[in-house]
Order: sequence, then structure tokens, then C-alpha cells
Amino acid sequence: MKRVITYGTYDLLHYGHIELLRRAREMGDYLIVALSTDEFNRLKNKKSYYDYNQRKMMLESVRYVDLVVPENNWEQKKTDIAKYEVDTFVMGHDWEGEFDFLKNQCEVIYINRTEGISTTKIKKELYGSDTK
Ligand code: C2G
Repeated sequence: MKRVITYGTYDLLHYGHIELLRRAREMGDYLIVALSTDEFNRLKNKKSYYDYNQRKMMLESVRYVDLVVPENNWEQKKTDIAKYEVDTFVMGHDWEGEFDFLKNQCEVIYINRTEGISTTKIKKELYGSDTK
């Protein structure tokens, strides 16, 4: 059973997120998403439209996702990989290189983001303001 993990805020769930989840899931047999809590979002200087429970419920309804766990801080990745017996860590290429320190524990893969879509873009086009 090959276990894959990925991390993120996943606010205003869109097809770019789904594409990442689909490709991550296809790398193994089981996909864990460590979902940024509202508190951690503040640390990331991100404000999500939906709160953690709403974002969690939406991710749990995605066929590619097997388990959603909270992402509370930057430091938990090493322990998560051990705790969930992860074989592969996947992130969009906007994070290229940032998590190479995990390579001694598991495979680290950065995959291309889906162009033309982002939560920030949706907010800007919907609300017009320069939101984060
Ligand atoms: N993503 C993508 N294509 C897009 C938008 C996002 O592939 N058009 C990917 C990102 O690269 C990321 C995942 O979807 O791998 C989740 O995106 P965010 O919710 O923006 O995640 P982020 O805030 O970057 O959180 O500890 C890591 C952080 O929690 C990552």
C-alpha cells in the first residue's frame, strides 16, 4: 500500500486543486491531505473564505482523498511522514525545493500547478479587491 501525502489550504476548492489531488493519488494507493487549520492560515498570512471544517468536508468528498488531517504548523511534516508511514510527499511546483529536507524519509515530488486558476484569482475576479 503506497501512501501519499500533500499539504495545503484548499480554500474555494477549484479544478487546479482537484488536478493536484488526482495526480497525487495516482502516485500511490492512499492519499492523505494535511489541511491548513484557520490558525495556521494566519501564520501563512492567508485568510480562507471557508473555515477548516468546511474545507475539510469538501476535501473528504473528493474521490481522490482518503484521509484529511490538520496542518497546524510548518514543523509537523517529518513527524507526519513517520506517523502515517508515508512513501511519497507531493506538492505543486510553486514549492519546488522547499521540502527537499524530507528526502531522507520519503520520495519528494513537485508537480506542475494547473495554470490559469488560483483562489487569489477567483477572489480578485469575484470581489475585485486585492485580497490575499
Ligand atoms: N495548486 C495547483 N494548481 C493551482 C493552484 C494550487 O496545483 N492552480 C496546488 C498547490 O501547488 C498546492 C495545492 O494545490 O500543492 C494546495 O494549494 P494551496 O491551498 O494554495 O496550498 P498552500 O497555501 O501553498 O499550502 O505546508 C505547505 C502549505 O500548507 C501549502
